[in-house]
Amino acid sequence: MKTILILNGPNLNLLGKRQPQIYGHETLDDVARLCRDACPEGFEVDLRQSNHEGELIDWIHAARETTCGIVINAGAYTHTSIAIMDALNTYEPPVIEVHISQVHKREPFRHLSYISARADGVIAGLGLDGYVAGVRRIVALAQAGA
Ligand code: CA2
Repeated sequence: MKTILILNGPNLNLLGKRQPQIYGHETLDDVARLCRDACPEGFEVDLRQSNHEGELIDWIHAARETTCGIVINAGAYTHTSIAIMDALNTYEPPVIEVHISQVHKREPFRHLSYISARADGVIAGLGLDGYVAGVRRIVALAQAGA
């Protein structure tokens, strides 16, 4: 079984519970279900969320041996965390960066992403469909032997 890690950063535990005008009404459980449904036979998803930068980094390190790709919405750490970028640079399989909102239409401080400096693909503004697109891309790359 090939595992795709779906990593979510700070405050995304509140998805569907706060600011629905920006982030919608669906929750992280809905993200997990949509991503599971997008997996063909032989693939599974492991969805995690943390409000702590170090915990996200530990999960990226552990994923080196156990996963075939990472879909990451690092939340606000996207715009600040060289440490998460460095951790992703130690991870060889594909990394797809996802943002639920269209960050480039928002405040200028959301336009810079340290994750983009490592990501193999970047998706913003597609809502939860962005996670599904990320999973599909990693499946396609894994099936192609990437
Ligand atoms: O659009 C995205 O997915 C973001 O990564 C979400 C981050 C934000 O800092 C990025 O600029 C863009 C914020 C996550 C805040 O999470 C909440 C989710 C739902 C309700 C309240 C907060």
